[in-house]
Order: sequence, then C-alpha cells, then structure tokens
Amino acid sequence: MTKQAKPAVSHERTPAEARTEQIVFDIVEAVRDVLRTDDVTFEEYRTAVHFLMDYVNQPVHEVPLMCDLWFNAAICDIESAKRDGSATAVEGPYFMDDIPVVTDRLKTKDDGEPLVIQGAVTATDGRSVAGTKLYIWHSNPQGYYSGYADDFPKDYYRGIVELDETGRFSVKTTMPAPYTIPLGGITNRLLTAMGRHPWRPAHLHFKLLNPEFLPLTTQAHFENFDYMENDCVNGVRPSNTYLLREDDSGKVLDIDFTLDPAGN
Ligand code: MBD
Ligand code: FE
Repeated sequence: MTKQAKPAVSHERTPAEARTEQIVFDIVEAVRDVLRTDDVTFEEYRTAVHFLMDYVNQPVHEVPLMCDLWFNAAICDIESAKRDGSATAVEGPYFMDDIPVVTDRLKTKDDGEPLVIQGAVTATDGRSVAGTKLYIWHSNPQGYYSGYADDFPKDYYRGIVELDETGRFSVKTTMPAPYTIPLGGITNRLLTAMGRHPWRPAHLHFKLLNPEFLPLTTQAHFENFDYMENDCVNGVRPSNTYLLREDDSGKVLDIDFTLDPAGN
C-alpha cells in the first residue's frame, strides 16, 4: 500500500510544522496499517468513532487518562534512554504542587501498615544536590488519593522533603494499596470491552526538582505484589521495582535517586 503524499503548503514548512506533520502522519500511517492487518470492518470503524464521540459526555480527566494508559510509559522509556541517572516513570494524574513541606513523616490516618521510605539522592557528576525538593505522593490504604476523596484532607499522603547536601531522607507513612482507574468512566469501559481489569499495583510517586538538574518523575512498585505482572497502564519496569523489607516498626523501602545535571 502506498503512503499518502504530503499535500503542498504555500510556504516552506517551519521546523515545528515539519515535526508536527512527521508525527501526525506517522501515527495515521501506523493506524492505517492496523486497519489492514486486522481487517477492520465498517461496523467496527463506526463503533470506534461513536466511542470517541462519547468522550464529550465524560469528565475531562478521561482524555489524559486514556492517553496515559496507552502511551505515557513509552514516552518515559524514550526519555530514560536519553538521560543519565535514575529512569523516569509515569507521573499519573494525581501530582499536586501546593503540598506541605515535611521533614520525617507524611500525614496519614492510623488505619494503614507503617512504611518508612528512606535513601539518598546523588548527582551523576558528584555535585551537591542541596536544595532539591523531593515530592512524595501515594494512595491511602484503600487506594484513594487525597484531593480526590471526601474522607481525608488534601495534605494527607503527600509531602515535600527539602534535601540538604547529604541528599539523605527518611519519611514515615503508611502502605499504599492497589488502585483502579475510575470504574464508571469511559476508559474503563474500553478495558472491560477488551476483557481487561482496571487495576494498578500499589505504588509510590516521586518527583525531584532542582533547577540545576533535569527534573525526575518516577515511581516505586513492590516486588511480588498484586498486579505487578499486568498493570493496566503498563508502567512497571525493573528500574522502578523494589523489594520491601520488614523491621520492628513495619515495612521499609530503601530507595536512592540519581540526578542528571544535563547541560548545567
Ligand atoms: C495512577 O495512580 C497512576 O499512578 C497512573 C500512572 C495512572 C493512573 C492512576
Ligand atoms: Fe498513582
């Protein structure tokens, strides 16, 4: 099958136009290949178009959710291959900027299993990471994120640790739980139509910000936990999988991060 010719434009394409055309055109060609390979019928095509039309009646977050579900982890892999230091992982929809600065614990209710998150942040070139803001956020023991649940305030299960030149941190919280994407939403309707489940394994989110380094957004998932083999957003990688250990106070996650100074 021949590729469609690129229609002429009245001016030389700018670099941005050329890049946009390249990506859009390649996506369209990739989808056309699928239509041919899978022998897609008119009826299936119309079902898909109606499915997309239904997004109009959905909460707006269903659009980024669907995109993230299929594509965000791939973008992270592409980015990780280009940088030094820790690999990136999917940010998910629940990052918040205006959260409390903490030193040694996140606010939690007392119904969860205790967890200590501890480690050190270093730079690939050995320079000081002092001043780095380490954002931590995760679900409560029922799998809900603060700001999106009625029964606990927005500053729970979230905090910013401001690192000094040692880069070390140790934060108490409680264990997160497996999470489902919104069950009543159209994205889950697609997963259900495919015979798939809507679960993510229990996980922690991290974002490290310091103007001297590339921003690092990543996650921690836990070896041997439920849904590790079939995360609905396909975000689990060896680089973001950790073995929890137990001590007298509960579970402990040892986790280090390495920042890339890039051009700085
Ligand atoms: C989440 O909590 C999440 O981490 C991702 C990647 C997608 C949806 C919800
Ligand atoms: Fe999450």
